[in-house]
Amino acid sequence: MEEVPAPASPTPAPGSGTPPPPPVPQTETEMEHQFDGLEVDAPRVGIVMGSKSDMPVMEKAGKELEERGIHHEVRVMSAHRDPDVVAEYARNARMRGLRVIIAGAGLAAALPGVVAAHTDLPVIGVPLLSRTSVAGGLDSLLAIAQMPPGVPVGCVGVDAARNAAVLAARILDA
Ligand code: AIR
Repeated sequence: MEEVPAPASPTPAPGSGTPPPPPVPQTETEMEHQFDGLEVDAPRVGIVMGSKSDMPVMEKAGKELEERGIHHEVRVMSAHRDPDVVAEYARNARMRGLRVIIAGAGLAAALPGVVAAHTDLPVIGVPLLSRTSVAGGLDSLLAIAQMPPGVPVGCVGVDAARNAAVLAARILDA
């Protein structure tokens, strides 16, 4: 039986028209460069919170960013109830174009710290007053501020979601 010759290489000869496809990015940084200037609508700030019950306070951060024309996204995810979701969100945040994460939680407020454990983006924690908080929210304030050396979380005041947004805006401008 006659042997069928292998198909010709898809790479065109120099000067023959279609340019070769761009190289596939090998690293996350290369991938980010490919998206430079393209994803103009990609959110730059991620606002996350431990429960839907945190929304009335945390939406003040969104409002402040909106007034400043800073594109953001809002997600509810609990460090204790949805640990895998939080880890995945934080790990992908930089690649998705986010530059700052604002994380609010009440009670044993692990969310900002867990996010900071999975990303090197700046994380601003918002301690929240919850229905069963003790000492006026001191529980979440300490849980957020008392991070171990090497894993920093910026911490604003109790329920100070708007300040978190102002700080995020300053970080983006820096
Ligand atoms: N929370 C949720 N998962 C872990 C923590 N620390 C917090 C929420 C909320 C509080 O627990 O951020 O402030 C009460 O949540 P819920 O859903 O019972 O209203």
